[in-house]
Amino acid sequence: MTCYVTTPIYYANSLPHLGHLYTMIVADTIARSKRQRGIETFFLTGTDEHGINIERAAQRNNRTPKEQADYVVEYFKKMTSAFGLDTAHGGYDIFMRTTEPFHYEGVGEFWRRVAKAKTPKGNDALYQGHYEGWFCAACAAYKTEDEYAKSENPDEPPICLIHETKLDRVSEESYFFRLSDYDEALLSLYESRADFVRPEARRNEVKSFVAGGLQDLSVSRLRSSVSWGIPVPDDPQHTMYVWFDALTNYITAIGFGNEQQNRAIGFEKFWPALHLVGKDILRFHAVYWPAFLLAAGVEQPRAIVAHGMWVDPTGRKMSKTLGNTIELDVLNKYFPIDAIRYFCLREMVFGQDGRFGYESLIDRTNSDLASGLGNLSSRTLTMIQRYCEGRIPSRLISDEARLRAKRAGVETDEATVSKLLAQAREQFIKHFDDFSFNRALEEAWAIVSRVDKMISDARPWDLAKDQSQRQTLNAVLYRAAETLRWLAVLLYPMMPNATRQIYQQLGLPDEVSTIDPATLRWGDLPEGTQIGEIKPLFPRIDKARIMEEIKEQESGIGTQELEKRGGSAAVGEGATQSVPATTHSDAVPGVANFIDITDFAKVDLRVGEVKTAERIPKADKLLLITVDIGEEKPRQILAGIAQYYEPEKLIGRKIVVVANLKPRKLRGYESQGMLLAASVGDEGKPVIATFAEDVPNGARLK
Ligand code: ME8
Repeated sequence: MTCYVTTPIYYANSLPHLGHLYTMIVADTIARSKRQRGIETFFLTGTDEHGINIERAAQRNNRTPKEQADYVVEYFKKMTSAFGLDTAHGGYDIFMRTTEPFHYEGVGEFWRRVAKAKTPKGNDALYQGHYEGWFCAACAAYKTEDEYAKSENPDEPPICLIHETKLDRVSEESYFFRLSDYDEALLSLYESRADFVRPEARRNEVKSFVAGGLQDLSVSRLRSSVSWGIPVPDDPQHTMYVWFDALTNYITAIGFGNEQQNRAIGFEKFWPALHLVGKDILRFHAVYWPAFLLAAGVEQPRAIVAHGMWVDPTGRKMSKTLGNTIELDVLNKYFPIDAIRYFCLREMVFGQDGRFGYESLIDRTNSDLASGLGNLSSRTLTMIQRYCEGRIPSRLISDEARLRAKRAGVETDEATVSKLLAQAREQFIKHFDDFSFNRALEEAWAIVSRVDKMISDARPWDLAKDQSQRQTLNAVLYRAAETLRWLAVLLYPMMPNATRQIYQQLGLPDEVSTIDPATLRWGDLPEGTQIGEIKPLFPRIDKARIMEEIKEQESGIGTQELEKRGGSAAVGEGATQSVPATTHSDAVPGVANFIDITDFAKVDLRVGEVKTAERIPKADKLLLITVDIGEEKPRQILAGIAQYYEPEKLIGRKIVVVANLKPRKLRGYESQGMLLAASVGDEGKPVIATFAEDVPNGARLK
C-alpha cells in the first residue's frame, strides 16, 4: 500500500506567506502520519512557473521569467527548510517545478491524449474556436460576470473580486476543452464516491456548481499574447493554458509521460493522489482536473480535500496581492516550528476560514504548550529524576495501595487508565483521519489535563516523604510517563520536534516517527529505563516584549516582508500597518477598500527637509533622521532604509512626511512621523518620494 499527498504548486510570482505554509504543514502532517503507520508515502509540493502572472512579475523585477521562478524557488526552499518541511527534515519528497523538461514531456503526452479523446457525449474533447472575455492574471482564470465588479469609469476594465486587480480583455483564437459534455460524468463521479471531494460542505458546493451547467474551457492562449508557457503539441502558435499545465504536474512529477521519472518514482506505484488544496482553487481540482483525467483516460485522484483560508481581521483572504499577509520571517524568528504547527492545526477548524493573530499564537504557545504539554513532560521527568534516581519506576501497585490512592481521589488502576487512553487514541485517530485536526488535538489535550490532575491529586512530593507510599508514588509517575509516551506517538505527525524530544527525554532509543499508534500497548515503557536530559519543550514567550519586537520588525522596511511586496509603501514607523502595500503595478484600490476624501484628509502629509541622518548602533536597518517640516523644531523619525541609503547623502533632501502619525518608541528612540517611499521590485528596495520642483518645508500635500 502506498500514499501520495500533494499540495498545490504555488505561483512563482511572489514569495510565500502563512497561507502557503499552512497547506504545507497540513500535507506534511498527513504524510508523516502515513509514514508512521508504515505506509510508503510520496509527498509533493512545488511551484507553478508559467503564465502571464509570472511573466509580469518578472518584468516588474527586471528578470527573465525563469530567473523570476528561480528566485522564488530558492526562497521557497529556504522557507521549507527553515520550517522543517523539506526532504532533509522528513518532509516533502519532491519540489516540483513546471519548468522541468520531464514535465514538458509529460504534459505534451497528456495534451495529445486529450486531443484524441471523445467526450462521454461522443464529441471531440478538444476543438479550436475563438475566445472573447475577461481574464484575471492573478487567478489565472477567465471570469464570468458574477466574478468581477465593473469599474466606475466605463473605459476602465472590470476588477477581479478576489484580487481586486484589473482584468485583461482577451479576444483571440483558442483551443477549447469541451467541459460542457462532462457534467453528467462528473456528477456521477461525486455520487459514486462520497469522499472524493471533502469536507462535505465543499462537495455540495462543487456538485451544485456542476449541476448548474458547465461552459467549455479555453485551454490555450496565442503565443503572441502569452509566450511564457508550454507550447501546444504540434501547434506552437499556441501556449497551453497555465492550469492545464499546472494540474498535470501531479502526474508528471511521478513519471507520467516520462520514462526516466517513472523509473525514479513510479506513476503506477503512487497514483492516485490525495490532493490537499485551499478552497480558493477547489473548482480547478474538483471539476476541471477530473474532467481532463476522464478525457485522457487516467484514473481519478483518491480525494480532493479543501481547507479554509486564513483571513485578515476584516475577513479578506490573506494574499500577497492584497498585501495583508503574515510574514514567514517574523514567524520563523519568534516562534518554535511546532508551536506554529500546533496553532495552525488547532486554531483552524478544517475547511473553514480562520483568523491568525500573533497574540493568540503567543497565548496558545504559553497556555497549551508551555504550561500544558511542556509542563506535564518536565514535571513528570523532574520527579522521576528526583524521586526515582532518574529511572522509569515500577508500574506495579498492590491492591491495598491502589485502594488507598483511590480513596484519595487518584485513579491508579491500570485497566481503567489504559482503557481511557485507548479510547482517546481511537477518537484521536478518527478525527485525524477525518482531517478534524483541531478535534484530534482537543482529545490529546484532554489527556494532558487528566494526567496533570492525577499528579496534582496524588501530590508525589508528599508521597515521597512517606516510605509506605512508595508503590503509589512509583505507580503515579509510571502512569504519567507512559501517558507521555502515548502522547508523543499520537502527536508526532503534528509536532515532530517536540515529540522526538519527549521520546529522547524518556530515555527511549526508538524513533517516534516509526511507531504506529495502533501498536501502542499500555505498559510497553520499560521499567528501569534511564531517562535522558530534561529540557523544556516550549519555553514561555514574553508576550509584551515579543509583540513590541514584532511590531518593530513589521514596521521596518528593507526587511523581508516588504521585499515581498511591490508597489508603493510607506517607510518608517508603522509603515506596513498604516499603508497597505500592493503587489501589482496594475493594482487598483480594492472595491471594498475605497476611502472618501475625508478619510484621506485625516492624513497630514507635509514636505520636509532632512537636516541630519545617522545610523543606529545594532539596528542595521534603521536610520535616525531629523526633518524640518516647518515647525519650531525638526521632527525625529526612524526609517527602515539603512540598507539602501547612505545617511550623509540624505541631508538636504526634500521628502514627504506623515506628520500626524502617533509617536512611537523604537529601539529606545521616539519616532515622530513616517517618511514615504516606493518599495520597488521583489527586493523591496525603498525609493524615497521627492519633488522635481522647489517646495517650501511644511507645505501640505493634498
Ligand atoms: O493557486 N489561507 O497558487 P497560489 C490558506 N498555482 N491557504 C492559502 C492562503 C490563505 N490565505 N493563501 C494561499 C495557485 N493559500 C496555483 C495552484 S495547483 C495545480 C496550482 C494556499 O500561489 C492554499 O493552498 O495562489 C491555496 O490553495 C494556495 O496557497 C494557492 O497558491
